[in-house]
Amino acid sequence: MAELLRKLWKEKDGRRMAEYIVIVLIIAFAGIIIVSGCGDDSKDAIDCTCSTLAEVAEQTGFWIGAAIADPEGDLEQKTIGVHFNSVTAENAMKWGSLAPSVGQYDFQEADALVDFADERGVRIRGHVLVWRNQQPADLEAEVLGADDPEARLRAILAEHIEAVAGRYSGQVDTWDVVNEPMEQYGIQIDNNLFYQYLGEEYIDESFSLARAADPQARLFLNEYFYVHNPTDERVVAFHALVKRLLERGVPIDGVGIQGHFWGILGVDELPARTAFEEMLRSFTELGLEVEITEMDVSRNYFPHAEDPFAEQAQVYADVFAACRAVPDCIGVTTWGMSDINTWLDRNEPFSNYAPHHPLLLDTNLQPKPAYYAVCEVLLGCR
Ligand code: 9MR
Repeated sequence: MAELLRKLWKEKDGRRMAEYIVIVLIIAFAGIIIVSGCGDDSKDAIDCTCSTLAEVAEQTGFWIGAAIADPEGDLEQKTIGVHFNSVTAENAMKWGSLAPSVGQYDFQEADALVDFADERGVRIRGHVLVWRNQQPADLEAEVLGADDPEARLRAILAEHIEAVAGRYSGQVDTWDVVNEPMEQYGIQIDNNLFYQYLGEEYIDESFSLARAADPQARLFLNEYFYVHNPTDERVVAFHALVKRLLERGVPIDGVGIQGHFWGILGVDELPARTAFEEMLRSFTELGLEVEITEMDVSRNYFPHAEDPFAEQAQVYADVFAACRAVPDCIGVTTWGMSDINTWLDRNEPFSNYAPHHPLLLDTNLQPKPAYYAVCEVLLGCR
């Protein structure tokens, strides 16, 4: 090129030389644009294609779970391990399911779930060791009829936690040790059988027993809120309880926030992303992990919406994004796998408003807009 320019200069062919200079400048300019354009591309080059949720969750180090209603049914076979990398027994591991009568255990269903999860290589969240509901039918009579009800309850509690957490030691990754310690609507500790005889310390005792029975399992306290905001009085009261447990040295690793959005009782509010995130942070700041443990979003929230499933997708996106923004928020479990089977369609009073279509897969097990919204959040695209 330099040689050519020298020749043209010598021949005093100024016009042709000017033409060459313009061409060279155009080529150089185009080169700069291409090179800098490539740079920008590589910066924005996030692949937003959603393969399957389980795969994306694995890639991003996150738990995406589903509750299984029927561990021996075959529906699960189609979704667990494909869409979900974590499972929770919706009912099979509850005290009353395992022992319809105090001390009389039948582990068949729970064992089936654990084997199934093992085969699929998915995590198991154990739900739940101690809860006011779904207890052995004769638990209360057994305690009240004892000479020393407090001692009897303490012994039954220990026997139960040792039997269950001990049996699945090394297989259940995380236990909801105590579920719903708060009263149903207010801000007090629930006045259940355990509280009546052992006081708030029934929680301490349950966690210590669980730790002893399965030293590797992560131990969670699970609760639901109607308003997901760190300043909501129910959240504040629960937060204070968790702090008290920590101050008493209770071996608690995390807090489960259920995340049911029913949309019919007029008591629950849809989450605001920032408030939800701040609420999660208020727990991780205590040194705990958090998970959303039972999420569902009824379509009844959006009765007049042109596209209720797009609105539903936005709620899912907000909760997942809030969780992703908090480093110690490690996963979200939906309370069911697909809209085929949801407790909202089965349990009063919610069943009066069925169908709720609250989950990520539709009644044909196909991904819904919410599924893709969640995937996009995990991929950092939404
Ligand atoms: O989904 C569960 C449903 O099948 C049971 O009938 C019900 C009994 O109370 O429990 C449901 O699961 C609950 C979970 O264990 C704790 N948080 C609230 C869930 C929905 O009620």
